Amino acid sequence: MTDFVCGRYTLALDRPLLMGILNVTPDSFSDGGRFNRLDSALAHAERLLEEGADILDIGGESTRPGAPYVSPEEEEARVLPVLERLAALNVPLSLDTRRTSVMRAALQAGAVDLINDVSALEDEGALEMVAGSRVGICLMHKQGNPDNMQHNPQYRDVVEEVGAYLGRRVTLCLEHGIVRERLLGDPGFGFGKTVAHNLLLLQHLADVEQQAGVPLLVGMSRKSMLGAVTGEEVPAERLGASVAAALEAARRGAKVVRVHDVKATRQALQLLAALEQNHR
Ligand code: 7PM
Repeated sequence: MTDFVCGRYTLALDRPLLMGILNVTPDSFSDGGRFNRLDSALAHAERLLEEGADILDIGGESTRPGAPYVSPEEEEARVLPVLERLAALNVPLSLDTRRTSVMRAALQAGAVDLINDVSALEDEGALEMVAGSRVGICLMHKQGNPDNMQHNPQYRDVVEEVGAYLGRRVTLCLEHGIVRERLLGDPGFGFGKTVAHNLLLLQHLADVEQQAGVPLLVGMSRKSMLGAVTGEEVPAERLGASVAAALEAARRGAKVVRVHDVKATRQALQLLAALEQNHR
């Protein structure tokens, strides 16, 4: 079974890993605010770990359509103290960022194991920045940018186009001296895709993985595609659909699932593992 090289860690991918999403809430008031932010991030991290998270994903810039602009300085100020504080927890730390400057700061602090980039290292200098390290990398597909990506997404063949894009980004990483064992691919659910596109990607996840040539990470937790399917408008109320989506992705070969609700997802994956190990 393949190992995933991820900064300070080497992770076995013999069962699906759980990446817990850590909120780094914008709390920009006073010094008190900064302490609050750190303390609540630490408390949330501890909860995610108790519930069974294998990796923590920390992001300081919302990639939601229409989200307010966050400067690189502000993004760095949000995530770096959290990464530094969490480094003692002995769990792989993922940084959700698109910016070379934020990657550089986190790498220099030695406080990151995985770069989770929704623009697949397309920022100027990003490839070179991560190439000289040992961090894992998640290359995600998106069409367009957060402000316009849900406007009118179109594909000739979404499965083929997403798979081919990931394959090209993997090749580029290899050409920059990044070994394949450091790479994950991600179809980017909700990033410039209609509900039908998202469903096709889930239905044909094995094809995407094969074209990407690396293990897949998937994130559907609480996303609007699940709102569309269930009619549930409140993201935090989409637990059942989120767990089902993670389970379906794992059944179709996803090696990492990125979720808010670690405990419920862990239980679902434990049932899947029991079924896979049981024989008549
Ligand atoms: C608002 C809307 C806030 C959407 C946050 C989001 C992914 C990711 C995100 C994903 C990887 C969310 C998204 N989604 N990274 N970062 N894959 N690798 O729902 O699907 O968490 S942000």
